[in-house]
Amino acid sequence: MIFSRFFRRRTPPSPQLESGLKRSRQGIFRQIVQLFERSQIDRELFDDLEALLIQADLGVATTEALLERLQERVRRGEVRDPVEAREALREEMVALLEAAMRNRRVKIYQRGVPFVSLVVGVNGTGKTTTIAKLARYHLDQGRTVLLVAADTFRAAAIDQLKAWGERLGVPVIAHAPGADPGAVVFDGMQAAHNRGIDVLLIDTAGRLHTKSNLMAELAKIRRVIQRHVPDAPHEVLLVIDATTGQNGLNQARVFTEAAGVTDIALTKLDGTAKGGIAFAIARELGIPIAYVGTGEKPTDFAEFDPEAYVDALFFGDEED
Ligand SMILES: Nc1nc2c(ncn2[C@@H]2O[C@H](COP(=O)(O)OP(=O)(O)OP(=O)(O)O)[C@@H](O)[C@H]2O)c(=O)[nH]1
Ligand SMILES: [Mg+2]
Repeated sequence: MIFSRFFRRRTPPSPQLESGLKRSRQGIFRQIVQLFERSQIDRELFDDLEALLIQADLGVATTEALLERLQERVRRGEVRDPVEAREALREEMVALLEAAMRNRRVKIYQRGVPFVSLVVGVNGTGKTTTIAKLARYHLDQGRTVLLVAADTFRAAAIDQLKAWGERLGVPVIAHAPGADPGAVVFDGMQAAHNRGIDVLLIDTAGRLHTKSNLMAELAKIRRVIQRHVPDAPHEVLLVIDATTGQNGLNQARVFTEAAGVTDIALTKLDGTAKGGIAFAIARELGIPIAYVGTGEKPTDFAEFDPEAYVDALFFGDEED
Protein backbone atom coordinates (compact mmCIF):
# COMPACT_ATOMS: atom_id res chain seq x y z
CA MET A 1 0.00 0.00 0.00
CA ILE A 2 1.99 2.90 -1.30
CA PHE A 3 -0.28 5.55 0.12
CA SER A 4 0.22 4.48 3.69
CA ARG A 5 3.75 5.87 3.43
CA PHE A 6 2.28 9.35 3.36
CA PHE A 7 1.05 8.98 6.92
CA ARG A 8 3.29 10.43 9.53
CA ARG A 9 3.83 7.61 11.91
CA ARG A 10 4.72 8.93 15.33
CA THR A 11 4.13 6.04 17.70
CA PRO A 12 5.52 2.61 16.92
CA PRO A 13 2.76 0.19 17.96
CA SER A 14 3.60 -2.82 20.10
CA PRO A 15 3.89 -6.10 18.16
CA GLN A 16 0.74 -7.22 20.01
CA LEU A 17 -1.26 -4.28 18.70
CA GLU A 18 0.18 -4.60 15.24
CA SER A 19 -0.80 -8.25 14.93
CA GLY A 20 -4.01 -7.87 16.97
CA LEU A 21 -5.40 -5.22 14.64
CA LYS A 22 -4.33 -7.00 11.49
CA ARG A 23 -7.83 -8.04 10.50
CA SER A 24 -9.16 -4.53 10.93
CA ARG A 25 -6.20 -3.02 9.11
CA GLN A 26 -6.34 -5.42 6.19
CA GLY A 27 -10.12 -5.19 5.96
CA ILE A 28 -12.20 -2.07 6.36
CA PHE A 29 -9.36 0.28 7.26
CA ARG A 30 -7.45 -0.65 4.13
CA GLN A 31 -10.52 0.39 2.16
CA ILE A 32 -10.63 3.63 4.12
CA VAL A 33 -7.01 4.38 3.26
CA GLN A 34 -7.76 3.62 -0.39
CA LEU A 35 -10.59 6.16 -0.43
CA PHE A 36 -8.03 8.91 -0.16
CA GLU A 37 -6.22 7.85 -3.32
CA ARG A 38 -8.77 9.88 -5.24
CA SER A 39 -7.73 13.11 -6.81
CA GLN A 40 -10.13 15.40 -4.99
CA ILE A 41 -12.33 15.77 -1.99
CA ASP A 42 -15.95 15.51 -2.99
CA ARG A 43 -19.33 14.45 -1.71
CA GLU A 44 -18.79 10.87 -2.82
CA LEU A 45 -15.62 10.62 -0.74
CA PHE A 46 -17.51 11.61 2.39
CA ASP A 47 -20.41 9.29 1.57
CA ASP A 48 -18.08 6.33 1.09
CA LEU A 49 -16.12 7.22 4.21
CA GLU A 50 -19.34 7.37 6.21
CA ALA A 51 -20.39 3.90 5.04
CA LEU A 52 -16.99 2.39 5.84
CA LEU A 53 -16.71 3.97 9.29
CA ILE A 54 -20.14 2.62 10.21
CA GLN A 55 -19.11 -0.77 8.86
CA ALA A 56 -15.98 -0.62 11.03
CA ASP A 57 -18.29 -0.35 14.05
CA LEU A 58 -17.78 3.29 14.98
CA GLY A 59 -21.55 3.61 15.21
CA VAL A 60 -23.69 6.23 13.52
CA ALA A 61 -23.31 8.98 16.12
CA THR A 62 -19.52 8.73 16.33
CA THR A 63 -19.20 8.52 12.53
CA GLU A 64 -21.34 11.64 12.09
CA ALA A 65 -19.31 13.52 14.70
CA LEU A 66 -16.03 12.62 12.96
CA LEU A 67 -17.32 13.56 9.51
CA GLU A 68 -18.62 16.85 10.85
CA ARG A 69 -15.17 17.73 12.23
CA LEU A 70 -13.54 16.76 8.98
CA GLN A 71 -15.98 18.76 6.85
CA GLU A 72 -15.49 21.75 9.11
CA ARG A 73 -11.76 21.62 8.45
CA VAL A 74 -12.42 21.44 4.72
CA ARG A 75 -14.74 24.48 4.97
CA ARG A 76 -12.11 26.42 6.89
CA GLY A 77 -9.62 25.67 4.13
CA GLU A 78 -7.25 23.72 6.41
CA VAL A 79 -7.81 20.56 4.43
CA ARG A 80 -7.52 20.93 0.67
CA ASP A 81 -6.83 17.52 -0.84
CA PRO A 82 -7.38 13.85 -0.06
CA VAL A 83 -3.92 13.39 1.50
CA GLU A 84 -4.59 16.24 3.93
CA ALA A 85 -8.06 14.84 4.56
CA ARG A 86 -6.61 11.47 5.46
CA GLU A 87 -4.15 13.01 7.87
CA ALA A 88 -6.96 15.10 9.39
CA LEU A 89 -9.07 11.98 9.83
CA ARG A 90 -6.21 10.31 11.64
CA GLU A 91 -5.80 13.34 13.92
CA GLU A 92 -9.51 13.53 14.70
CA MET A 93 -9.61 9.82 15.51
CA VAL A 94 -6.69 10.17 17.90
CA ALA A 95 -8.32 13.24 19.49
CA LEU A 96 -11.54 11.33 20.02
CA LEU A 97 -9.74 8.57 21.92
CA GLU A 98 -7.66 11.08 23.86
CA ALA A 99 -10.76 12.93 25.04
CA ALA A 100 -11.88 9.79 26.91
CA MET A 101 -8.34 9.25 28.23
CA ARG A 102 -8.61 12.57 30.03
CA ASN A 103 -11.17 10.97 32.35
CA ARG A 104 -8.53 8.53 33.44
CA ARG A 105 -7.80 8.18 37.12
CA VAL A 106 -4.11 8.08 37.91
CA LYS A 107 -3.17 4.63 39.10
CA ILE A 108 -1.00 4.74 42.18
CA TYR A 109 0.75 1.53 43.15
CA GLN A 110 2.27 1.44 46.61
CA ARG A 111 4.35 -1.38 47.88
CA GLY A 112 2.44 -3.54 50.34
CA VAL A 113 -0.80 -1.53 50.09
CA PRO A 114 -3.13 -3.48 47.85
CA PHE A 115 -4.21 -1.80 44.63
CA VAL A 116 -7.65 -3.34 44.21
CA SER A 117 -8.90 -4.07 40.71
CA LEU A 118 -12.47 -5.31 40.30
CA VAL A 119 -12.97 -6.95 36.92
CA VAL A 120 -16.55 -7.01 35.60
CA GLY A 121 -18.35 -7.79 32.35
CA VAL A 122 -20.78 -10.05 30.54
CA ASN A 123 -20.18 -13.82 30.28
CA GLY A 124 -17.43 -14.87 27.98
CA THR A 125 -16.08 -11.40 27.22
CA GLY A 126 -12.67 -12.41 28.54
CA LYS A 127 -12.63 -11.37 32.21
CA THR A 128 -10.67 -14.34 33.53
CA THR A 129 -8.22 -14.27 30.63
CA THR A 130 -7.75 -10.52 31.12
CA ILE A 131 -7.01 -11.13 34.80
CA ALA A 132 -4.26 -13.56 33.79
CA LYS A 133 -2.88 -10.91 31.42
CA LEU A 134 -3.04 -8.24 34.11
CA ALA A 135 -1.31 -10.56 36.58
CA ARG A 136 1.48 -11.12 34.05
CA TYR A 137 1.69 -7.36 33.42
CA HIS A 138 1.95 -6.47 37.12
CA LEU A 139 4.48 -9.26 37.78
CA ASP A 140 6.59 -7.82 34.98
CA GLN A 141 6.52 -4.47 36.79
CA GLY A 142 7.84 -6.19 39.92
CA ARG A 143 4.55 -6.15 41.84
CA THR A 144 3.18 -9.00 43.94
CA VAL A 145 -0.25 -10.19 42.83
CA LEU A 146 -3.16 -12.08 44.41
CA LEU A 147 -6.16 -13.38 42.47
CA VAL A 148 -9.64 -13.65 44.00
CA ALA A 149 -12.23 -16.02 42.53
CA ALA A 150 -15.42 -14.07 43.26
CA ASP A 151 -17.15 -15.70 40.30
CA THR A 152 -18.53 -18.51 42.45
CA PHE A 153 -21.39 -19.21 40.07
CA ARG A 154 -19.62 -21.98 38.14
CA ALA A 155 -17.11 -24.52 39.42
CA ALA A 156 -15.27 -24.25 36.11
CA ALA A 157 -14.76 -20.52 36.63
CA ILE A 158 -12.98 -21.13 39.92
CA ASP A 159 -10.85 -23.90 38.38
CA GLN A 160 -9.94 -21.68 35.44
CA LEU A 161 -8.64 -18.95 37.74
CA LYS A 162 -6.74 -21.48 39.86
CA ALA A 163 -5.13 -22.92 36.73
CA TRP A 164 -3.95 -19.44 35.70
CA GLY A 165 -2.66 -18.86 39.23
CA GLU A 166 -0.58 -22.03 38.99
CA ARG A 167 0.77 -21.20 35.56
CA LEU A 168 1.72 -17.69 36.60
CA GLY A 169 2.94 -18.64 40.08
CA VAL A 170 0.41 -16.36 41.74
CA PRO A 171 -1.75 -17.26 44.79
CA VAL A 172 -5.52 -17.57 44.32
CA ILE A 173 -8.14 -17.12 47.03
CA ALA A 174 -11.17 -19.29 46.26
CA HIS A 175 -14.14 -20.86 48.04
CA ALA A 176 -16.39 -23.73 46.98
CA PRO A 177 -18.78 -23.19 44.04
CA GLY A 178 -21.95 -21.43 45.13
CA ALA A 179 -20.24 -19.61 48.02
CA ASP A 180 -21.02 -15.97 48.76
CA PRO A 181 -18.80 -13.78 46.52
CA GLY A 182 -18.66 -11.21 49.32
CA ALA A 183 -17.11 -13.79 51.64
CA VAL A 184 -14.45 -14.70 49.06
CA VAL A 185 -13.61 -11.04 48.57
CA PHE A 186 -13.43 -10.59 52.35
CA ASP A 187 -10.85 -13.39 52.57
CA GLY A 188 -9.00 -11.98 49.56
CA MET A 189 -8.74 -8.53 51.13
CA GLN A 190 -7.53 -10.00 54.40
CA ALA A 191 -4.98 -12.23 52.66
CA ALA A 192 -3.71 -9.29 50.61
CA HIS A 193 -3.29 -7.27 53.80
CA ASN A 194 -1.59 -10.07 55.76
CA ARG A 195 0.79 -10.94 52.94
CA GLY A 196 1.56 -7.35 51.96
CA ILE A 197 0.32 -7.88 48.40
CA ASP A 198 0.66 -5.00 45.90
CA VAL A 199 -2.15 -5.82 43.46
CA LEU A 200 -5.41 -7.68 44.08
CA LEU A 201 -7.33 -8.81 40.99
CA ILE A 202 -10.95 -9.82 41.61
CA ASP A 203 -12.76 -12.01 39.07
CA THR A 204 -16.56 -11.64 39.13
CA ALA A 205 -19.49 -13.46 37.57
CA GLY A 206 -20.71 -12.13 34.26
CA ARG A 207 -24.30 -13.24 34.24
CA LEU A 208 -26.75 -10.49 33.58
CA HIS A 209 -30.09 -12.25 34.01
CA THR A 210 -31.42 -9.45 36.10
CA LYS A 211 -29.86 -6.08 36.41
CA SER A 212 -30.90 -5.69 40.04
CA ASN A 213 -29.18 -8.96 40.95
CA LEU A 214 -26.01 -7.84 39.35
CA MET A 215 -26.14 -4.43 40.98
CA ALA A 216 -26.76 -5.95 44.40
CA GLU A 217 -23.88 -8.39 44.05
CA LEU A 218 -21.40 -5.80 42.83
CA ALA A 219 -22.53 -3.30 45.47
CA LYS A 220 -21.94 -5.91 48.15
CA ILE A 221 -18.48 -6.71 46.83
CA ARG A 222 -17.67 -3.01 46.87
CA ARG A 223 -18.79 -2.67 50.48
CA VAL A 224 -16.61 -5.60 51.52
CA ILE A 225 -13.61 -4.09 49.71
CA GLN A 226 -14.19 -0.68 51.27
CA ARG A 227 -14.38 -2.10 54.75
CA HIS A 228 -10.70 -2.96 54.33
CA VAL A 229 -9.52 -0.14 52.08
CA PRO A 230 -11.90 2.85 52.07
CA ASP A 231 -10.71 4.35 48.77
CA ALA A 232 -10.87 1.03 46.90
CA PRO A 233 -11.58 -0.42 44.39
CA HIS A 234 -8.92 1.65 42.65
CA GLU A 235 -9.92 0.27 39.29
CA VAL A 236 -13.25 -1.14 38.12
CA LEU A 237 -12.34 -2.70 34.82
CA LEU A 238 -15.16 -3.46 32.41
CA VAL A 239 -14.19 -6.13 29.91
CA ILE A 240 -15.79 -5.65 26.49
CA ASP A 241 -15.53 -8.21 23.69
CA ALA A 242 -14.73 -6.25 20.51
CA THR A 243 -16.38 -8.91 18.34
CA THR A 244 -19.80 -8.13 19.84
CA GLY A 245 -19.75 -4.69 18.28
CA GLN A 246 -22.41 -2.18 19.19
CA ASN A 247 -23.97 -4.76 21.51
CA GLY A 248 -20.95 -4.42 23.73
CA LEU A 249 -21.78 -0.75 24.12
CA ASN A 250 -25.22 -1.52 25.47
CA GLN A 251 -23.78 -4.00 27.95
CA ALA A 252 -21.29 -1.38 28.98
CA ARG A 253 -24.04 1.07 29.87
CA VAL A 254 -25.64 -1.41 32.24
CA PHE A 255 -22.36 -2.15 33.98
CA THR A 256 -21.43 1.49 34.17
CA GLU A 257 -24.59 2.17 36.16
CA ALA A 258 -24.18 -0.92 38.32
CA ALA A 259 -20.48 -0.93 39.04
CA GLY A 260 -19.02 2.57 38.62
CA VAL A 261 -16.68 1.48 35.85
CA THR A 262 -13.39 3.42 35.74
CA ASP A 263 -11.63 1.71 32.83
CA ILE A 264 -12.28 -0.58 29.92
CA ALA A 265 -10.36 -3.58 28.64
CA LEU A 266 -11.24 -4.21 25.00
CA THR A 267 -10.65 -7.87 24.19
CA LYS A 268 -10.54 -10.16 21.14
CA LEU A 269 -9.43 -7.44 18.77
CA ASP A 270 -7.57 -10.17 16.91
CA GLY A 271 -10.90 -11.78 16.08
CA THR A 272 -12.58 -8.84 14.38
CA ALA A 273 -12.18 -6.45 11.48
CA LYS A 274 -14.25 -3.93 13.42
CA GLY A 275 -11.61 -2.27 15.55
CA GLY A 276 -13.67 0.91 15.20
CA ILE A 277 -15.66 -0.07 18.27
CA ALA A 278 -12.96 1.61 20.40
CA PHE A 279 -14.03 5.01 19.05
CA ALA A 280 -17.71 4.40 19.81
CA ILE A 281 -16.78 3.35 23.35
CA ALA A 282 -14.60 6.40 23.89
CA ARG A 283 -17.12 8.89 22.56
CA GLU A 284 -20.36 7.40 23.84
CA LEU A 285 -19.23 6.27 27.27
CA GLY A 286 -16.41 8.71 27.91
CA ILE A 287 -14.67 5.91 29.80
CA PRO A 288 -10.98 5.46 29.05
CA ILE A 289 -9.82 2.24 27.46
CA ALA A 290 -6.89 1.13 29.60
CA TYR A 291 -5.95 -2.18 28.01
CA VAL A 292 -6.51 -4.19 24.87
CA GLY A 293 -6.54 -7.96 24.44
CA THR A 294 -5.18 -9.32 21.19
CA GLY A 295 -5.18 -13.09 21.70
CA GLU A 296 -5.57 -15.88 24.22
CA LYS A 297 -2.09 -15.87 25.77
CA PRO A 298 -1.15 -13.72 28.78
CA THR A 299 1.27 -11.79 26.59
CA ASP A 300 -1.43 -10.93 23.99
CA PHE A 301 -2.09 -7.70 25.79
CA ALA A 302 -1.14 -4.04 25.58
CA GLU A 303 -1.69 -0.84 27.48
CA PHE A 304 -3.93 1.35 25.39
CA ASP A 305 -2.34 4.24 23.55
CA PRO A 306 -4.57 6.34 21.25
CA GLU A 307 -1.90 7.15 18.65
CA ALA A 308 -0.52 3.65 18.54
CA TYR A 309 -4.04 2.29 18.17
CA VAL A 310 -4.98 4.55 15.28
CA ASP A 311 -1.65 3.98 13.56
CA ALA A 312 -1.99 0.22 13.88
CA LEU A 313 -5.41 0.46 12.22
CA PHE A 314 -4.06 2.39 9.27
CA PHE A 315 -0.75 0.69 8.61
CA GLY A 316 1.84 -1.70 9.86
CA ASP A 317 2.34 -4.47 7.33
CA GLU A 318 5.85 -4.46 6.00
CA GLU A 319 4.79 -6.40 2.94
CA ASP A 320 2.29 -3.71 1.93
N1 LIG B 1 -8.77 -14.46 20.43
C1 LIG B 1 -8.92 -14.02 21.67
N2 LIG B 1 -9.57 -14.77 22.57
C2 LIG B 1 -9.73 -14.29 23.81
C3 LIG B 1 -9.23 -13.02 24.20
N3 LIG B 1 -9.57 -12.83 25.51
C4 LIG B 1 -10.24 -13.94 25.90
N4 LIG B 1 -10.35 -14.83 24.89
C5 LIG B 1 -11.02 -16.15 24.88
O1 LIG B 1 -12.41 -15.96 25.13
C6 LIG B 1 -12.94 -17.04 25.86
C7 LIG B 1 -13.65 -16.54 27.10
O2 LIG B 1 -12.69 -15.96 27.95
P1 LIG B 1 -12.84 -15.93 29.53
O3 LIG B 1 -11.67 -15.19 30.05
O4 LIG B 1 -13.11 -17.26 30.07
O5 LIG B 1 -14.14 -15.03 29.66
P2 LIG B 1 -14.96 -14.66 30.97
O6 LIG B 1 -15.48 -13.28 30.78
O7 LIG B 1 -14.14 -14.89 32.18
O8 LIG B 1 -16.16 -15.71 30.88
P3 LIG B 1 -17.16 -16.14 32.05
O9 LIG B 1 -16.33 -16.49 33.24
O10 LIG B 1 -17.87 -17.31 31.47
O11 LIG B 1 -18.08 -15.00 32.29
C8 LIG B 1 -11.77 -17.96 26.15
O12 LIG B 1 -11.75 -18.99 25.21
C9 LIG B 1 -10.55 -17.06 25.99
O13 LIG B 1 -9.39 -17.77 25.61
C10 LIG B 1 -8.54 -12.23 23.22
O14 LIG B 1 -8.08 -11.10 23.44
N5 LIG B 1 -8.43 -12.78 21.98
MG1 LIG C 1 -14.48 -16.05 33.83
